[in-house]
Amino acid sequence: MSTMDVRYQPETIEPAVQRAWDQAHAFRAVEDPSRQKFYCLSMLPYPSGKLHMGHVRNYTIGDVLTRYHRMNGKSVLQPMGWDAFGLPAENAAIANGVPPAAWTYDNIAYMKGQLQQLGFALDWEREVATCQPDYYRWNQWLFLRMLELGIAYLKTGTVNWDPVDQTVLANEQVIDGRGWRTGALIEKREIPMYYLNITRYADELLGALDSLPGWPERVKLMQANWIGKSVGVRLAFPYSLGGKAEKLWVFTTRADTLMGATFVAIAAEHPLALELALQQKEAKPALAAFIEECKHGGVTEAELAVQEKKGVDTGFTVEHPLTGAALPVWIGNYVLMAYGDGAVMGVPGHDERDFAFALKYGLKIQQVVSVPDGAYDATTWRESYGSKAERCVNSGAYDGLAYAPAVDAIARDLAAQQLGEKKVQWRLRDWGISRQRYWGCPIPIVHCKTCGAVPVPDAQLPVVLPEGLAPDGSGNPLNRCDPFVKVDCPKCGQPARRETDTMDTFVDSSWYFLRYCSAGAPTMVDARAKYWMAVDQYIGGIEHAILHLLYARFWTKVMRDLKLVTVDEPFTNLLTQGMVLNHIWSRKPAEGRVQYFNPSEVEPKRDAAGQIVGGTLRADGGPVTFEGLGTMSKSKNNGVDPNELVERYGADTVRLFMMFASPPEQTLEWSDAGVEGSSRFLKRVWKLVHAHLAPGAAPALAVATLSEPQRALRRAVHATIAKVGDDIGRRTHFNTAVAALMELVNTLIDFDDNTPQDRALMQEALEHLTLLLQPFTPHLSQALWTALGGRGLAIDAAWPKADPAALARDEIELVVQVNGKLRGSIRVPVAADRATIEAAALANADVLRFTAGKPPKKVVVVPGRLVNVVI
Ligand code: ANZ
Ligand code: ZN
Repeated sequence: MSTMDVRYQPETIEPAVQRAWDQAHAFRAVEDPSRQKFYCLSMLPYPSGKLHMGHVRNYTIGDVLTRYHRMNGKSVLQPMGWDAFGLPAENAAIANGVPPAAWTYDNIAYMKGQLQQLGFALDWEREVATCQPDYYRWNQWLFLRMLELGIAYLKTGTVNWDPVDQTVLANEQVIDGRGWRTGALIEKREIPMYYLNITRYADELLGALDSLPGWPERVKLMQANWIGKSVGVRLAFPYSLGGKAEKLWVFTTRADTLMGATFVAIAAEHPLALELALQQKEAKPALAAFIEECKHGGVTEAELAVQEKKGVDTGFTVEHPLTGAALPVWIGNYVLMAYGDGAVMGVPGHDERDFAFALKYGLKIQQVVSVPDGAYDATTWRESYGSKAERCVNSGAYDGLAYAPAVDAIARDLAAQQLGEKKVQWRLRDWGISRQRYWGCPIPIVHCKTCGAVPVPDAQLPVVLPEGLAPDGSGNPLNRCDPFVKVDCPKCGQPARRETDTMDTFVDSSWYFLRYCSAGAPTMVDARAKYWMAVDQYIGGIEHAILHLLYARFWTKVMRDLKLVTVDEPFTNLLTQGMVLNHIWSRKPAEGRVQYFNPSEVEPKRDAAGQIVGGTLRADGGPVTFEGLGTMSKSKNNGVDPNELVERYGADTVRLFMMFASPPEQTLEWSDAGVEGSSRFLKRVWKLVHAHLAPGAAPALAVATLSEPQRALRRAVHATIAKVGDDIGRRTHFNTAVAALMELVNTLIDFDDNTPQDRALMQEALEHLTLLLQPFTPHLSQALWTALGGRGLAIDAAWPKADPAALARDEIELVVQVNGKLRGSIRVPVAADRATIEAAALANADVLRFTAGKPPKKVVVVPGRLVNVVI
């Protein structure tokens, strides 16, 4: 044995093992109908430049599962690809003039190298980059099918308009109402956009959550809230304007409070608001001014929830549908045009927002539902005022009714006058997919003066995005790219204009997992998708719990309805991994912005209990402030570069640390000491195996003749096999599996292997250990497997099976009590009968000290647990 082998050298082992995998095409997935399949999918990365620790954690989890199921005989698919369209590539282009395509492809090449360095068992033959025409042509193709079905349609939508750059901005480019580059006040503009009718599937998307037991409850709840099914009443307030009888509709979930409506509030974009403002341009300029002001405010529900409630009185009134009373109409900034009817009945007595609004503007507050303690006070809001659990009061004929009967009675009375009916309202909106951006999938439409919006014929797909353009911040460069824009109308042949909007990048990630199954197919998907779908395990960040997962579920259902796939749901099991955290260190200079320092540049100071109390910057010895733990991020400069770690310790150490540090769903706190510990562990394993191998080959194991200490060791090995398999396969708790492996290694190190059978036993133990390590530290596992005499690739070996005979114990330990007090313990054969157990207990030295030989009154035996001697 050369000394070289005795030192653990990941820098030589890892590339060599990776080459062996490549040569054997070890991770090529095959559709083998004779085997059970396992489709293990990790969310595809955005090619931002380099991997971060979140990626490493995500993909290591996937890799552990992939290797485990593979060794358990399943046919496994673990693919990888790139979510390659999107804004950061355009921003990079603006910053340094490189076209987004070049930037993206460079990043992909670099990050692919990083993934390969980490030794993930990926089938690279199925790689997908969503910016490639042979992928996105199918976005376009399916969009055309959706147009045919009426699932895709054109409608005006609101966008953020930067008046200086003359361009539309994405929501994330609007900061405090201003353009990110220009600082100009952003305006809302209405432009035609394509929408996908996801609301058509709202019912199924909500109901089917119950068919997903493999999803975290939290994610299902977030989806359900997002879809937001509200059962209520749509009702109308009659009015007349310009001599015409009209109705102002509102949606309410609290029709039981109708008798407490004291005003009506409408959204600034509501047609009635616009009409009234126009009519009273001279008399009431405040209306138009307020509507203008609202244009710069937030549009999302979250923004509306936090902004100060403001409004103006239009001076106009509508009729209460049941009492006929005149109610003032206000324009309110807390009313969303996009929800329900863009108008609410104001019930300040029982709705918190209306209450705040009424207090501010001195509107009438009327109690119409009882409160638990009987005391209603119209000057301060209390939670109980919003309760549905009480009964109607001050409500005439409805007094005394509980919530449900009150809603029924009021809905009936409204229906009799055609002023209302029960209605289910969804929060979910149709999905607007048009983006006024360059780096995305072109929407396959041509605009013709004569024929209107004409779909590009299938035969002309893909509509290829020109790759050489570099945006400069002044809008979509496609608009100025004549070779792209100028086309003949597919219908009449006249000169026409190609659509320059591109698709939301969520389209790209809505079906990439289907393309992996059907890599290279001349159709969108082929029969292979039937074999692989649904995804058995999906792994990714919780930040995608709502939109990405919902869109992917929707897209899959559309493809199912088009008979392209057979599954109803794409992802059977979902694991959302926790964030990777690290310390945050900062310094606030006298002037200017806070500076953040990477934890590697700081020397922390700790108190006696080990808590960090401060630190100094190594570079200048000056103090820095400890801000606690936070998600690793560029903005806080607290990331750890995976590359540096791999170079220093090897990929196996990084992988092992990530799996050992915490359960996958919880946050992971970065720890240099933890990485060191993982590295030391692998060195010990390496040393242990080579020390065992040094004297030469071990003889065959003769299980039948083992001594008790030998059996105990074998029991430990097989108990570990059982535990590690259960932890990975059933519990997906990898940290406890690693802990069990570490414990086993300690046991093996402590074992003196003196006899040939000891060595035979060690050989078996180390072979098993090596295979159990394969999911976590596959390179080390492979090198040791070969050293131990294993043939071929360890990943092709069968996962160790716990031998029931090894697990079985001959003897068990029973606790012995005297008069219910613990006095000692006895060892008896597992199969011992009552009489034998009694005799052993009474003969036990500890028991004899208390019984002094007196015959007991009674002996109670609880099988497998204890014996109680009563004297
Ligand atoms: C009167 C009322 C009284 C309400 C009360 C609530 C409590 P969910 O559950 O989310 O569906 N609403 C309706 N349309 C709105 C819009 N466009 N913008 C802002 N708010 C709107 O919420 C339904 C409730 O939200 C409705 O019921 C309405 O206020 C408000 F004690 O009507 B409610
Ligand atoms: Zn035409």
